[in-house]
Amino acid sequence: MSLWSRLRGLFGGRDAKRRLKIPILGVEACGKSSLILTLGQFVSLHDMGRISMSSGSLFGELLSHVAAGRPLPASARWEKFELHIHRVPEPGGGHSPVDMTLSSEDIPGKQFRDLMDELRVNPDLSTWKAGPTKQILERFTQLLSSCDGFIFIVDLVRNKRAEIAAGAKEPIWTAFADQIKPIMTGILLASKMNAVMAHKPIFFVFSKPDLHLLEPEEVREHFRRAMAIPLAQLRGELINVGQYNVQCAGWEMDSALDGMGIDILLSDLVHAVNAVPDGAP
Ligand SMILES: Nc1nc2c(ncn2[C@@H]2O[C@H](COP(=O)(O)OP(=O)(O)OP(=O)(O)O)[C@@H](O)[C@H]2O)c(=O)[nH]1
Ligand SMILES: [Mg+2]
Repeated sequence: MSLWSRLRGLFGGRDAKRRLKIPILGVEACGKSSLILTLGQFVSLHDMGRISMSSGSLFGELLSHVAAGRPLPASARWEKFELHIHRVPEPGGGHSPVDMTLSSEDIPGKQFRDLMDELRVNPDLSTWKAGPTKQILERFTQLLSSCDGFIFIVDLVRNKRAEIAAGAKEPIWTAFADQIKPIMTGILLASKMNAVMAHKPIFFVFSKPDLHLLEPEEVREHFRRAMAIPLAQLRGELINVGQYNVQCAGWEMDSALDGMGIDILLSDLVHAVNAVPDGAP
């Protein structure tokens, strides 16, 4: 430990957190793997960080699809990954130095939805019998326990791209209707796994803006109404809620990933979890 860090410790300075666990949750095909790949590509491309050695096979697999211009297939396995990040973009321009490792897992969304359905009818975890669903519950319990924040991905498009592009609002309500129960149940499970939820940020990421073509303000309004009840509940628990429009896939290898929202998400994420050292912007 450097003299400076020791002095900061002595005088109560805020040391930047080094290791952060941020589960990325959402139903099947909402865009989790795409966000993970895009985060890895963004930090690597802009010399902001790198993936860990052990994450190579996951990123290699995902990248092989994007490089070939193919959509990502549904994730069949749980795969841990880590991103080492040494600087992040700042909203007003420039960068802040950080020294953090973001750890998380790529999960199959089908298992998330199935477990959330099961939890609704069987909320008392202690009565769960051994079996495949209990195993999935245990994996989620590990993923969610002692984490530093959460990312929930909301897919406003589902299979209704054409209707939304033609201006219909109903498919957006249907998309919320489809995802709101898993989201609220997921938050409940997270609160059971974390003794303290206060001040842990939740990031709601709206994927596929290139497909739904809604303005950020429109998305914000739809979200505010559809999620009024859980949002008020979260704020009451002092949980910071952020909303982001992030294009996670649909990019090709010639893209610098600028203006797709990933920079803002990354910057807010490290600030929200206090990973930026004192004195940095
Ligand atoms: N155009 C576009 N397509 C996207 C975007 N995000 C994801 N997709 C596509 O949506 C589909 C599902 O994305 P995934 O990232 O595989 O979704 P997932 O949440 O990991 O799905 P599971 O692994 O089944 O849980 C894939 O075909 C992606 O290429 C986006 O922002 N824009
Ligand atoms: Mg996936």
